Amino acid sequence: MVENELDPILALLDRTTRVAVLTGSGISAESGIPTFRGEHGLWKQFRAEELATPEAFERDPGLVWEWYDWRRGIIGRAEPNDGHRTIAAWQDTFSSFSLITQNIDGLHQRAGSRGPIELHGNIWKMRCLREGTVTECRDVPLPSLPPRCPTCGAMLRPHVVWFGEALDQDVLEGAFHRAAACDLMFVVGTSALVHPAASLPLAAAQAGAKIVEVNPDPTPLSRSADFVLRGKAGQTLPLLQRKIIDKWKS
Ligand code: BV8
Repeated sequence: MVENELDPILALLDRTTRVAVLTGSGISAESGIPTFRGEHGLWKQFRAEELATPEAFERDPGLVWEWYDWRRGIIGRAEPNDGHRTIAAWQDTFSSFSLITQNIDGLHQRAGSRGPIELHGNIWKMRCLREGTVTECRDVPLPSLPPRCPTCGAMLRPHVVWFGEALDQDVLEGAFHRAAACDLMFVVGTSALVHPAASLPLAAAQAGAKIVEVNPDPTPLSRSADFVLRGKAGQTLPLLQRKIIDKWKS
């Protein structure tokens, strides 16, 4: 990606006050967290879509918990990167700013982002299968698998949205509302294949927003994006931020 590709986006940002960002696992790749479809996306011989389902949990909750415990280990040792940090800085840069993420790793919050919309839940939260209560637990590794509810002893499940499960209605409505209320949406590090998240940029575009995709590789969204920055989020976003600041100083 060459720097002058940022110029039209800088011009756009000059007349934009309402910005939204949608992220996927690509933004955490430079923090050492495997993406879903990247070369390290596999765990043992399983595809994520095979393990992140209610059926897989029904069949073998121990195996699914082993997978989440493995991911919690990686995420617990990871640090946010400059991509996360730039997005955190933007919440105080634009008068209206929304961060919507598909990631369950919590790295946006660790980078300083306040209240991102977590479409698919959070890996540090667990839910009681009997009472439905949600608790937060950051033990790595988990002392026992499967973990049990501290109050009733029933099994806990990760408080995440699995394939075939509906997203929380309030969370989903909040995300589509923010998408329809922005002038510019950055779509960062997602293959734009998983729905309904992948429909958010389309909803934003239908409401008149410009779409900027940040991804080293093409995605189904690339052809409908207004601008495409073919680069890594941890390099491209800080570069854009530096140019924004330089422009404001000049
Ligand atoms: C539902 C939590 C219905 C768990 C996740 C319409 C069409 C087709 C299919 C469907 C449809 N509607 C629904 C479906 C089914 C399904 C779906 O979309 N399937 C896909 C596979 C086709 N959707 C669902 O099941 C959803 N639920 O529809 O319910 C319903 C309604 C009512 C009642 C009952 C049911 C639920 C979807 C959520 C599933 N949970 N995660 C967990 O994490 O364990 S999804 C999970 O996978 C992630 O959260 C994320 O959303 C997705 C992975 O996508 P990405 O994050 O984009 O990652 P990926 O690896 O694919 O790509 C990484 C990208 O980053 C690449 O493009 C790469 O180039 C780029 N990259 C790499 N390095 C960098 C980078 N970019 C920038 N910088 C870098 N350095």
